[in-house]
Amino acid sequence: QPRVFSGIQPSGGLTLGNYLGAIKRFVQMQDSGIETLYCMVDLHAITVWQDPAKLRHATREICAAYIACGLDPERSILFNQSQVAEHAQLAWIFNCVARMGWLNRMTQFKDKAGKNRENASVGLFAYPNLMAADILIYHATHVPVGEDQKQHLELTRDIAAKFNNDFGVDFFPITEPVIEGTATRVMSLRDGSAKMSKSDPSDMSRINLTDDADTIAKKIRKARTDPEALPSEVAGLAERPEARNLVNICAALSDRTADEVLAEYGGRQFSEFKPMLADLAVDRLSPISSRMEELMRDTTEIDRILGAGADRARQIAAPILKQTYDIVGMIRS
Ligand code: AQP
Repeated sequence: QPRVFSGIQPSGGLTLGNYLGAIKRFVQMQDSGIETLYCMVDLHAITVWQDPAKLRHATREICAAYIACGLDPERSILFNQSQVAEHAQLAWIFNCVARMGWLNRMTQFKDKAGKNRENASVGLFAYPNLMAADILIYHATHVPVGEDQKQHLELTRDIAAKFNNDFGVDFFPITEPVIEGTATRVMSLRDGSAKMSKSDPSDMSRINLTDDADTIAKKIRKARTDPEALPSEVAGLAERPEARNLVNICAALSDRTADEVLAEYGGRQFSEFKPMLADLAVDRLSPISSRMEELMRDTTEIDRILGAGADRARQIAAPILKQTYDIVGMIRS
């Protein structure tokens, strides 16, 4: 029976990348009737120091964004990770299953730790093991994510396989990543070779879900591009990462393929394309940001939703953790 799990880190405000690469898919999967669990992964966020008040705010804001984008707390289980202790408990076991060599190969750790690796937190290094636990504590079969998480999902599969093999069981499923659509890797508006990210120091590099119409229009107007007109086919975007990014964003926001967008705009200049894209982005994002603002006025209700979601999540996680402990040889008395 399929079960979907995914999460987002409350490490800042949400971006258009998080929306197109993740949340939009979350909603589609919920609406297709599959059992879905969506988390605010606060334990992941603290792998890099977070101001406590901002962490609380960002956690609630992701919950508000989930609901504003169409997730329904009755149909999907929405909760913050730290309220379900089983994630961290299973992660410890996975710390003992995963190999140092596997984690050493993780490119996200290398990117985030930068040159000063000695100073990175141990949590940042072990992050993929906690992510594997997030998924496998529910025996989730499918995980919708952006392209950047592909390597971590491969590690999740390796951990599941090694656990099953080490203990001679067929217990953890080999999870399928779901990386689909035209916007699995939305790029920075300032640099076509960098991912759009909530922690990029430049606010002009990203569109935030909470940006107002003028800010969105300004960011798209100032987005880096080249001087050429748009090509009429996707092949013509091969060496033009910035142009490709804007076309892909347009395609994802209007539920079309990049070829369909180029069939309409091929031969036109960015001076025509950008205002159209800005209008489209405002049209799609402003209902989300105004609903988020409304929801954020009642944080008690958000906290209630998170608590109720955590109770439901625990019902699934607790028996799986108990069985894991039995398999490993831990006494539960
Ligand atoms: N630029 C992106 N394009 C497509 N998908 C993206 N995702 C993130 N950025 C893009 C997807 O959003 C989900 C949540 O990501 P996350 O918050 O857990 O962490 P991240 O991937 O590290 O995202 P950020 O925005 O770059 O956060 P920071 O700056 O804190 O590291 C994932 O499914 C991710 O693929």
